[in-house]
Amino acid sequence: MKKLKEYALHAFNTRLGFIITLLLIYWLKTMWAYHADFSLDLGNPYQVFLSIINPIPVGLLLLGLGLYIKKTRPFYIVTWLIYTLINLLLISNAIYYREFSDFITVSAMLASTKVSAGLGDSALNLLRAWDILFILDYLILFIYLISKKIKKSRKPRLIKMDKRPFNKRASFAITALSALLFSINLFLAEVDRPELLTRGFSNTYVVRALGLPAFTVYSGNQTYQAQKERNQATADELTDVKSYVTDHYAAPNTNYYGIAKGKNVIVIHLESFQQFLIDYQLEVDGKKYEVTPFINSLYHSNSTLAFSNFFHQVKAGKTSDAETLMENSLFGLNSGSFMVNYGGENTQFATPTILGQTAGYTSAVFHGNVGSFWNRNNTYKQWGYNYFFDSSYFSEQTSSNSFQYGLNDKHMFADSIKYLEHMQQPFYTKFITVSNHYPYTSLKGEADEEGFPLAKTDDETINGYFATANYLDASLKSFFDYLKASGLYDNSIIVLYGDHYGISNSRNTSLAKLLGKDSETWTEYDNAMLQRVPYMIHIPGYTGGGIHDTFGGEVDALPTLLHILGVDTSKYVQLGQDLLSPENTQTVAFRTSGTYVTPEYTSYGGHLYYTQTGQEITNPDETTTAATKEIRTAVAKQLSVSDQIQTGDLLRFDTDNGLHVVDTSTISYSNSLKTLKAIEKEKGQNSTSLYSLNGNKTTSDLFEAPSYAKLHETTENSTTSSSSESGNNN
Ligand code: GP9
Ligand code: MN
Repeated sequence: MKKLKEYALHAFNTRLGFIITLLLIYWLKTMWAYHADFSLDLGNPYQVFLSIINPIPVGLLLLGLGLYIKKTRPFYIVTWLIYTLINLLLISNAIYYREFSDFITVSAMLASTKVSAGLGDSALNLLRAWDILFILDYLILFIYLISKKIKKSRKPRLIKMDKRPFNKRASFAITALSALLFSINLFLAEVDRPELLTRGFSNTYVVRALGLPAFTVYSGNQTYQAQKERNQATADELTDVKSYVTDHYAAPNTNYYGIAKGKNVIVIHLESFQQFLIDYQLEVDGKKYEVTPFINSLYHSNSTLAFSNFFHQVKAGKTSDAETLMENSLFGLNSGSFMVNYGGENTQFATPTILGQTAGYTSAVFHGNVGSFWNRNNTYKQWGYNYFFDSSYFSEQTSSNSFQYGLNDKHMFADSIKYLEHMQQPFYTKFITVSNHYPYTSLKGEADEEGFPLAKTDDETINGYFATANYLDASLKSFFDYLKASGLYDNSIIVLYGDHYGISNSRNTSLAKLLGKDSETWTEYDNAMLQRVPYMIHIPGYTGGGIHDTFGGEVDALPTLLHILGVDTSKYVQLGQDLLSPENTQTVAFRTSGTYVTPEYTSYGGHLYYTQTGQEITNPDETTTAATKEIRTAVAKQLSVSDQIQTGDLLRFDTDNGLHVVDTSTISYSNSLKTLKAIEKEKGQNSTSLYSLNGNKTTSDLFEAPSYAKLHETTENSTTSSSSESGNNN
């Protein structure tokens, strides 16, 4: 035992031993922080493994840099400084995380005044007793040095400095080894999450896979790239953009302008929901099941303005692109996610800002995933959202009520009410559902209870899609029932949209049969048509609704909505066109260059088709060539103007649109219920929240969410008969 101690001490007293000891302590501290402070959302043993190994490669790389120093003292000082630096990064992130549920990005470091404003009361309040563990090594060293000074070398010195310099080759070998380990780490991370660094997803994903120092470098690079483009952009560019916007502007249709003025707006983000689900009947073992009866009823209601040729326009940013498009009338990026790369910095005049400043709306997002996913927690501030209720506001997630993307929809809606009812009206709210998300197994804990059948194809993903869509439909119905019971329904409008495809093109041949098509003759045209997603504006009490077949995309949603709410958009830099305007040009740009849909032509996957028939055009005549050239130019222009605005942060120059730039330092997403209640109290008699109007009583108990199986148990006969009819026409 004594021998072992001596041996260990001897090893520690070499330069390499010193570095490895520091690495080990750093690893232990990181494991502690991962466990005690960060919620890394570790979904499987593979991710756990990645999180265990990830402090090592970069830790060794950084600490190993000291080995290049020959002189003794400088070696120890520099190595200790590097060690202190990575420790500081770890500790500050641990503390920051307690307030923001996110890691410190480089842009947050640069905007440290904003951050400290967001830290609220005092960073001191965020300290925990166990933080002592983070500095235990410093304390021990300090005590050792002091006692050594006092005892003055009566005993042999335990810690000695190694005077022998490391040779260059050996130092390089350590660097090379750590680089190799990092490459392996990166490779393993990519296996777990393809395109991890290019798409961004969430800071949690990067830290979980690569560790904090690597995340900081990654975030620094992001900030650098964004800053570079931003710095080069000038106000003159906005002048060009504005002339495009003016030429492209589609004036509102007077029949619809202002029909929902002053109403609450409730936006429902239907995750991965494709248009083909509407009115679809799934046949399993000879029995037909209507997948989304409730959404179908909305689609056919004369209180709904519905659109049958509305396409998603997202790329790698998926949900985040859809949100960017829907609430800014600007596109996401050609690669990566706009919200991740620019969202936390760029000036935007998004829906919450416009409605807040022009019509006094209060705004909030409800979403059962962690707030940092897609950088929402930062982006929503730039967009002017007053509140963001993320998973930290909802019931604890268990394996039966949630899955990797968060709390299942019924629970999310149920849990939202206690916040929603305290919001001052009129409000603009967005509910982001998740259960209908790939791999369509979110109901694992509740599948039996829910009881909607699985499809029977050779593709598991497709098989689950209908059951989760049905669950989403039922959740929505429960939420509508609540809105009706609480009275909110009558002074609200409900906007529904599908964010993007749920079944990717590579799976469409397996889907073909369920759609009554032949997988052998499946074409790119069929793929293009499957990019349709729902867009509906449901206006209770209004009877002029109907299904419009105008071709449009997510970029067109915002001007359409604002005109219905009676908001003039002519001064805003929005690239879409009101879908109800007779001036709409019906040209839908997909984010991949050269692909588009118009009522006449569809260009997709390198092929050209007639949209009405799906017939391929292999030898276009002169008229077709000229017409498609014009469409291609228009589409490319719309995308390039969007990129120019987004990457150049051009809206910061837009000073004459009647709006003012959001002061994000006044927005905090913590303690929101307290804030809402304080506002209610301050307004007293004038409070317009549902809670106040309901005599200070909660409405939470009005929400009921029976399962599919339960519903069918009591209404067995009526349901069977309605599901055998085609569609649902009310
Ligand atoms: C996660 C959810 C999913 O919070 O919005 O995003 P997606 O994977 O669809 O882009
Ligand atoms: Mn999505």
